Amino acid sequence: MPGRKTYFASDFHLGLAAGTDPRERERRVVSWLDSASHDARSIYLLGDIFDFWWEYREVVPKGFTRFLGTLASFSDRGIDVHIFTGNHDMWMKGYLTDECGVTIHYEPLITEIDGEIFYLAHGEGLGSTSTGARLLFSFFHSRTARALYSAIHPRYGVAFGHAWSRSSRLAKHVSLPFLGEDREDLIRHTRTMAAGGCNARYYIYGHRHLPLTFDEDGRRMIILGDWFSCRTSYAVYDGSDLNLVSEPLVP
Ligand SMILES: [Mn+2]
Repeated sequence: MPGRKTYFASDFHLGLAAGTDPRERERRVVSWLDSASHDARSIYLLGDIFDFWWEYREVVPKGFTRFLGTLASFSDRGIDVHIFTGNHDMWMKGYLTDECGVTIHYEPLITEIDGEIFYLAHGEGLGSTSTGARLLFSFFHSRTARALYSAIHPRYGVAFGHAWSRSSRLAKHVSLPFLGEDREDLIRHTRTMAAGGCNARYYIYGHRHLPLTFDEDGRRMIILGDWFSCRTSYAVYDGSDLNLVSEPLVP
């Protein structure tokens, strides 16, 4: 019997062989999901769940069996699971829906949960003033890029993906401390959405790897932390309050 709460997390970066041990990280994620399942109605995973994911027509990356089994058991028990693609795992097709019953979102989503409007997104490229970054993200999303990459044998394509992911994880943007409210892309994006008429009260993002709650004009914006520098980092909505719960890995 599903509970009443809605949980949000992102940036598990499962499989990333840097920072914490990837198996230990997967166990932490699964144990968090198990405890959330006692009172969860829905779980929203806002991108970069896998450090690298690519679906070929007949092949998917190996690993993640405990995590995928947990998601499958959730949908069997009537708990809704939503996964947003992130910039590390944007190339999802139907596998996770067919095997685990999850709903995949490729774009930001505005949705109502318990009478409140939520704006949910991974966050890459949003609010960015860098044309280069936006061009790069749109190239990665393009059919051409996908077709070219799919033509590479998985043995090389997946190995290259893992190598790329390890190097890009250290990209400057996600490891910077808080830049100030006028220089944070996701705060800028939230303000732009609100000024454009978006009526969401809650905005939740991943991507930035910086757990943060930012309140302004009756709106609450939350950036979820990642799970290789945090022990746990998630937000929970109980039908009246939305709060971020984030514990550093080393207190
Ligand atoms: Mn990430």
